[in-house]
Amino acid sequence: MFYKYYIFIRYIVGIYLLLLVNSCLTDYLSLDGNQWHAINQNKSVKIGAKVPGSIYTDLRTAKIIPENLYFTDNDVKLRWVSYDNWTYERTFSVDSSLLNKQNVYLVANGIDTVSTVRLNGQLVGQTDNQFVRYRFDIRSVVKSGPNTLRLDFQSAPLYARQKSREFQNKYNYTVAPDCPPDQYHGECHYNFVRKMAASFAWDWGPAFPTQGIWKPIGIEAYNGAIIRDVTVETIANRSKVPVEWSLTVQVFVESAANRQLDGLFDIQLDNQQLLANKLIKLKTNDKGESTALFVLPILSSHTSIEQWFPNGVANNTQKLYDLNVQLTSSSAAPVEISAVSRQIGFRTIELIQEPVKPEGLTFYFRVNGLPFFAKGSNWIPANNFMEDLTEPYLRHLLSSAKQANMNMMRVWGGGVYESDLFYRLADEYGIMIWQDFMFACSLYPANQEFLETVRTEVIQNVRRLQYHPSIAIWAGNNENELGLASWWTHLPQYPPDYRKLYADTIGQAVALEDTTRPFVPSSPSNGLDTIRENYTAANPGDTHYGDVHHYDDLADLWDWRSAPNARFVSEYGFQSFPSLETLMQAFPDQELVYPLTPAVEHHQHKEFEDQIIDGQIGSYLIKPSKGSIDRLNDFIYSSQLIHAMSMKTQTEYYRRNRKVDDKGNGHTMGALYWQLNDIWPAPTWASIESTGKWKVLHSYAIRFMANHLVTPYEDSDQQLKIDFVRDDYLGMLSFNYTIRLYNWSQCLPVRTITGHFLSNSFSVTEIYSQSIPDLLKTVDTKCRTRADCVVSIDVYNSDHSIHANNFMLLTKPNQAKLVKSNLRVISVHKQQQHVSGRTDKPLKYMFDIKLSADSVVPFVVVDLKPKSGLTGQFVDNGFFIFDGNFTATFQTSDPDISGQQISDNLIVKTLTDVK
Ligand code: BMA
Repeated sequence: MFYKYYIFIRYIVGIYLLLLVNSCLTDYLSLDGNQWHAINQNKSVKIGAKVPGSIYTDLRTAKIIPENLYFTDNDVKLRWVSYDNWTYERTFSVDSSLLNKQNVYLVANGIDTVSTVRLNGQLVGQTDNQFVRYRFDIRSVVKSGPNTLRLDFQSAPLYARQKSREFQNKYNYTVAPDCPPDQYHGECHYNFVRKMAASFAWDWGPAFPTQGIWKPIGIEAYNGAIIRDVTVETIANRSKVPVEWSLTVQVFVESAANRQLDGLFDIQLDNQQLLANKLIKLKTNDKGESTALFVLPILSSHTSIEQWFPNGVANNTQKLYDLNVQLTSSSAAPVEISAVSRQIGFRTIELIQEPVKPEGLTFYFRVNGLPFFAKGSNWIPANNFMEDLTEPYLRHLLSSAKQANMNMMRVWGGGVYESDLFYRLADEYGIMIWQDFMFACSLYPANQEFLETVRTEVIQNVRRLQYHPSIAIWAGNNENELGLASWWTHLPQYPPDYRKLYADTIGQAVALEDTTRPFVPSSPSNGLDTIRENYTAANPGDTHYGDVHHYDDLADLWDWRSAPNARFVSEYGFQSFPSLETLMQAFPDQELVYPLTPAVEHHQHKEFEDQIIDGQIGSYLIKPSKGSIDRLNDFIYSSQLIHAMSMKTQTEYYRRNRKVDDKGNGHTMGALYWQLNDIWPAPTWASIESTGKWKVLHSYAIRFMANHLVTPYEDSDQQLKIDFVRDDYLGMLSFNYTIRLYNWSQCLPVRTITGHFLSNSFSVTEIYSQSIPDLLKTVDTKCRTRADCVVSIDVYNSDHSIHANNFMLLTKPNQAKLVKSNLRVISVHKQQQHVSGRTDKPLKYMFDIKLSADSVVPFVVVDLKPKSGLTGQFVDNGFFIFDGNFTATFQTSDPDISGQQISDNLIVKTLTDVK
C-alpha cells in the first residue's frame, strides 16, 4: 500500500516538475476534412472532396454519379471513374511554432494507392501500397502562409496492368492468374498492386477500384521523438493463485534518422503506475526508428488481474485494461511529451499441433491454458468505400456475431487490415481474430521491390494490431498454397517465389515482431506439416493436418456425411439470396420476379450458382413456379432454408466430431463458416445481408453454435444417434432429455421418451441411439413411414439453467406428409425489460410474437413487409412449431417501434405457402 502511495506521489511531483520547465505535447495538424478538391486528368471534373474518403463517394456527393452505387450495373457503368487519374489537392496554413520544430513530417496513414505527393509544387514522396503508412520529411518545404498539398493518383487497374506487363518483359514469366471470370465484371492483375484485392471484384462483390486518401493524414512536428506503436506480451505465472502476470511493453519511437535522444518513460495500467520516469537512451536507425522494452511484473498483491476470455469461453469475461504510455523527450527544449493509450487484455493463446494416431497433428487453440472449439465465420470488407462504414454498423455486425455465439472470426486475405475500431470491438465482444495477411487466391511477384513493400506492410500492421487480445493467429494468405498445388502448377518459378514471399519475408517479419502468436503460412495449410514440406505441400487441404476449406455445392448438403473429417474447417459455405427488402435497394420492382432476370443475375458472380441453388431447392423443397414478386419471395425463402440447413448440418457434425472414435476419426476443433457479412445486395454465402438484416442462417447459428448443443443425426444402418456437446467448463453435471416423435398432422407427440445422463466439462456425450425403423414400429400406425413423422429433442440440466433443443427430419421435406396448418399470429408485445448493454452500446428493445398452429409446422420464417421502414432482427427464424405454440422474438434498437407496427407489417411463411 505504502509503495503505491510512494509511486503516486513521485508521479505527481514528476508531472509538476515537467510543467515547471515548460513542457508541451508534440504538434499534430490534421489535414482531414472537406477542404479538399478532386480533379480528373483532363480537368473536366473539379469537385469538393473529403478525407478520409475516395473518389467514388466524392463524385456521389457532388451528384456527378448516382447516389446508389450498388444499383443494378452501376459497378460497370461507373468504371470510367477508376480508369481516370485523379488529383487530390488542398491548401492549409501552419503556425510558426510548427515551422520552428526540428522534425516536421507529413504522415499519411493510408493512401489508396498509387500516387505522387507534392507540397508547394515540390515532390515529397510516392506511394504504391494501400496498407502502408507513409511518412515524408517536409521540414524544408512547408512554409508560413498558404501551403498546397497535392496527390496525383494513377488509375489502379491501369497501373496493375502496366506492372504485370513490365514484370513479364523483365522476368519472362507471368504471375497467375491474369483476369477474373467474366461473371465478376472485374479488373485484372490485382496481384500487381498492393490494394484491397476485392476492389477489383470477387465472387461476392463488385469492382470499385477506388482512388483517394482513405485514412487520416496530417503533419507531425516535434523536437524530440514520438511514440508510434506499443506492443505487449502478457505472460502468466500459473503456479501462483491468483495467477501472477508479467507485462512486457515494447514502445516504438520515431524521430529523425540516426539521432541519439534521452527518453523518460512512464507507464500506467488502469491508473496504476507501473513505471515512472525511466530514462532510456534512444538511438534511431536510418529510418528514424528506435524501441524501448520494459518487462513489468504485476504482483497480485498490487492488482489482481482478471483474464480476458473469448465469448462464451470459461468465465466469459472480456476485461480490458487501459495502458497509458508516455515518453518525455528530455533532450528537447522545451521538454516534449508524446503519450498513447491502448486497451489491452491479459490472456495467453497457443495453437496446439501434436501428433495423433493413426495419422496427423491436432490443430486447436488454447486460451489461458484451456482448449476451446473455435466457432465462427469469415469476415469480408463490409463496404467498397470504407468512409461509408459507420461505427453503429460495425457494432451491429460484430455484436450479431457475438449473439450467434461465435468466438472467432477470420479476417480474410482479399480485403484490408481492418480499422482500429474493428479490432477494439472484437476485443470488447470476445471475438478472436484469425488474421490473414492481404494476399488471396493468386500468386504474387517476388521481386525485390515487391518484397520490400510487403515487409514494411507486415511490420507496420503487426505493430499496429499486436496489442489486441482478440487476435489469435496470423496467416500468410488465403488459398495461395492450395492454388500452387492445384491450379498454378506449370511454372518452376512459382514455388520459390511463394517461399520468398510467405516464408522468408512475411513469416520472418512476423517471427521478429510478434512472439506471442502462432503463424501459419496459408489458409488452408497443413500447419507444421506444410513447413516440413518446405511451405508448398503437395496437398495443403490434407484433412489430417491444419485447416481446410470445404465447398461441394452439388453434394447432399443436408447429409453430414458430405462434410470432411478435418481438424479445423476455416471455410465452408453455400449461397442464398438476400431478402426482398435488401434486393429492392439494388433493383427496380419490375426486375423482382422469378425466374431471375438478367439484371438480377448481374449481381450473381458465380457461374451456374443460381442453377445450383435451384437444383438444391428442387431436391429438398418445393420449386417455386414462375411469377411476380411473391414467387421471387418463395425462391428467396427456399434458398435461405437450403443455406441454413446445410450450414447447420455441417457445423453440428464438426462440433460432434471433436470426439475421437476408435479408428482415430475426430479431433475437429474449429468451424468458421464462409461468410458473415456482405458488401452489396447479391446472392452470396453471407449470413448477414448488406443492409444488416439477418438471413435464416444467422438465426440458426445462434443455436448450432451455442455452448450447449443437442445434435441428432442418422448414422449407418438407419441408426438415430443423439449427442450432447458441451463447451463450458462447469464440471460434471446431470441432464434430462425428452425425445418426442410427432406425426405431422397433430400437435401432441405420438411417443415421448425420457432419460438422463451425466456429462463433464468440454465434452461430447452420446445420449441416445436407436434404429429408426424400430423406433417407428413402436408407434405403429402413427408413423407408418418416415414421411409421416418428425422428431424433437430437449435437454435440460437439473435447475433448468441450461437448455438445448433441436429437431430431426426423417425424410426430405418435399417427401414428408406435411399438412397445411392453421398458422396464426396471436399477439405482439413489447417486453418490459430492455436488453441494455454498457452505456456505449445501443439498447435493444425486444418484442414477443406469439404464434399458434394446429399441427406441426416446419421452417416458419417471420419477416416484416419490405419498405415497412422498421429496422431490427427476428432472433429466431426458420423454426419449427411442434406443440401448437411458439414465441418468436424481434429485437430493435429503435425505441419508437410499437407492437402494433410490427403486427401490421408481419409476414409469416412456411413450406406449404410456397406456390
Ligand atoms: C473461398 C474464399 C473466397 C471466396 C469463397 C467463396 O475460397 O477464400 O475467395 O469468396 O471461397 O467462393
